[in-house]
Amino acid sequence: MLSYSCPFPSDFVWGVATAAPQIEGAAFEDGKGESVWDKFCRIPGKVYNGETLDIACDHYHKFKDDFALMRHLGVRHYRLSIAWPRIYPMGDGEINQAGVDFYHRLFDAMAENEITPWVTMFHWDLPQALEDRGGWTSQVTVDAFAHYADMIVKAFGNRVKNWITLNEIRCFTQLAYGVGTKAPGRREPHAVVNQTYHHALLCHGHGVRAVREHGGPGARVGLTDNSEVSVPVTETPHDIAAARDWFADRNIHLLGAIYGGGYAASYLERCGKDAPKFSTNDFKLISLPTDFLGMNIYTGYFVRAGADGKPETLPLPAHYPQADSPWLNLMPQSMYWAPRFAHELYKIGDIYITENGCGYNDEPVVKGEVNDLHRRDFLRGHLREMHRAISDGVPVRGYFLWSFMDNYEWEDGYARRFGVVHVDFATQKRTPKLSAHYYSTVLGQNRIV
Ligand code: GBH
Repeated sequence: MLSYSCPFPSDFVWGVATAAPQIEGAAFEDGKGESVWDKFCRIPGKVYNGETLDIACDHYHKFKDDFALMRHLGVRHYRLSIAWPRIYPMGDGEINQAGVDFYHRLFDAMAENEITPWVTMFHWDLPQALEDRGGWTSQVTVDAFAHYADMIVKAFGNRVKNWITLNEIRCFTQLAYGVGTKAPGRREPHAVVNQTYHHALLCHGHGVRAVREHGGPGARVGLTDNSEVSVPVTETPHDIAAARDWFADRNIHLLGAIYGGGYAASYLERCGKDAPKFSTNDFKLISLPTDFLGMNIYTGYFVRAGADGKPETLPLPAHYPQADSPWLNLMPQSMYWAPRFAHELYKIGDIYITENGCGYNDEPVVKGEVNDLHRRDFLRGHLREMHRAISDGVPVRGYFLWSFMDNYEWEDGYARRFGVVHVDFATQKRTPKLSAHYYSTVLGQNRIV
């Protein structure tokens, strides 16, 4: 008799992920301060359809129902973020007790539902008051983050044992201060952007420090990075070596700096006069040992060894398959090569896929169902590649699907849906899609089905 099962390690962590600004709503309730996104979304032309984060999924009021649904689907691990402007409306200074109380209620409700929290300290919602003082271009934000990290680890450390310092540094620095597509939407020269990167690295270090100082027994901490991912065109030694070099180079200023104990000479040389200002002391903080690396993996680049053996990035042909998010080229092998290269290059012991998922303009609910077979297929293909990585000895310890429910997809507003649970934004009704039932079966059986 033929059998096919593909089981995962018995302690493998299966979860779902969200972020506060994308789901909570209650953007101006109970003393929450304005975030850069609350302001940015009101500038005409910045966000699809001018959509705001004001209500989002109204998770602020519906979190009990949402946790009940998670539990119903068998989800035992949940990655969420804390909204900095809910805790410190002005970024630093006075604490907003109502915001602190909200997260106590949230963690209580999670405990009641036997759901383990994985908490991101910062998922892009910088308090606007800090932006007004320079935002990520300024040391002011680093000092404020250090206090904020201390505060939340002290307040919630008895309940929260898994901490993620920052989500996707590239997005709130390069895209927010260089390209200008994310809040606050600035277009600054390279030198300024490089400095925002450096400030973000310092904040990561402070996050690690805060967990070490106040996290209590069993606390663990890591960064979530959206590494640029290379996929070798053929799995032959030449192409693999070229793709590994490519990965090291494209991530040299983030993972390379954190795990390498400083900026590589080649990086500083390339920056030239635009290099960030730093002291070597900074890296005592930045390179504090972490417990794991979180990787958000969505897509990648095909790379091969050129005639000289050097990496060569291949442009994608016009008909290469993609999700409705135009940047999301479907490349399941990124789930194999990203953790593998990170492990090989930086000797990382524990890797968690802290996000993976796909954005589509899904069809509405019909007779209680959303048959998102495209998403089911995406998941299955990506999980197969992750399983292959584990089988080859890559230490991937867990997987968090992005996202639990449809939510505010930043500049793409509410049209672009990433959830396995459908949200009707007019009624706030939740409907698990076919992919939610599929994923529920996967995690229930701890194998690909
Ligand atoms: C993640 O970012 C975020 O953590 C999460 O909040 C978000 O909802 C989710 O993924 C889905 O997007 O237009 O060419 O400049 C994903 C990584 C990197 C995807 C930047 C969009 C813009 C590419 N993002 N990218 S481009």
